[in-house]
Amino acid sequence: MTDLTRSILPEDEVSKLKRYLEGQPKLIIITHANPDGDAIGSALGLYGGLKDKGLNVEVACIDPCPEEFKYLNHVDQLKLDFNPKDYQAVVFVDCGDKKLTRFEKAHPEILSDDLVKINIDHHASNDNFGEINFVITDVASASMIVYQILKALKCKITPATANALMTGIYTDTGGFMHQNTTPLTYQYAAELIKLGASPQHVAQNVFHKYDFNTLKLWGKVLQNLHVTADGAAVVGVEEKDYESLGCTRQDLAGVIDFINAMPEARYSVMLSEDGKGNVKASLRTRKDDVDVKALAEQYGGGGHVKAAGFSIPGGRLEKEVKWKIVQD
Ligand SMILES: [Mn+2]
Repeated sequence: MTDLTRSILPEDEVSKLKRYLEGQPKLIIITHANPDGDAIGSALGLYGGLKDKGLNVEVACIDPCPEEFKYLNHVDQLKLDFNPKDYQAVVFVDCGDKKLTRFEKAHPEILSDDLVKINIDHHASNDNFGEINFVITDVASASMIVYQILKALKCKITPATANALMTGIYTDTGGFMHQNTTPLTYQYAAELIKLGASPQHVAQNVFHKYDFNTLKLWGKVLQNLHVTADGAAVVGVEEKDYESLGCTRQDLAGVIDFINAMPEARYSVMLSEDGKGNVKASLRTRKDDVDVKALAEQYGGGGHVKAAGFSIPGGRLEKEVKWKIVQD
């Protein structure tokens, strides 16, 4: 039986990091564009932990924090831009590729040798681009690695920091329901609860909060659900569907997982007009013998075996008996 309380971090990288931090470098933590719960949670969790230890640290993301994560502490500290000259090191969190932060377009120096790159990630695509790397691909979220790093550095983990890390674990595991949920995930979640994280608070903010018009939109979308001859559960969403309710396409997040709950469906598809003249498709499956990634790739998309997507440029939706994509 593996010891779940043991550190998962490579020891030499921990020593390197400790030695490096002794020089009191000024750090900027950055995460990927279009941040999800793990991006925000791992960035703010690390920020909180290092800040409380008295380190000189700031945090940035090129896109603003999504509404559902604004309950986290230090959200107001999240910068949308920064001057690399002000820092000695860049800490990348939850970035499967060094270009995912999109900051390198305006600030190519963040990828140069002038700055030390500290790379904290859990994606298999990560090529260890940092001078110091914590790339651990068998954990469910970057927040789990950040948690271990804070422990290794003997940082105080306050309830606010614990909540940020819990948010990362919670969202990247789909509320402890995805395949990546392991005994270690629960072990860390348990430790974070002991430190003051509130799973109830996280769950209520992240997943179970929908306003009136969003629920109306979902109702409208689910109303047009149909199942094709090959067992695909399909919905189509036109731009006017969400616009007429004062909603955006973002308010459709989660609809696909809802449809995918149907046991009789082989896989599920949500087609939606993006308001910029394109049709986006999200695909999910719960079946072991269905690979939606392969399906998405046929249309120039990609993703994971169980969750994938593609985009049809210049497309719109037309509703006859079934939904179909029309390209002009
Ligand atoms: Mn992640």
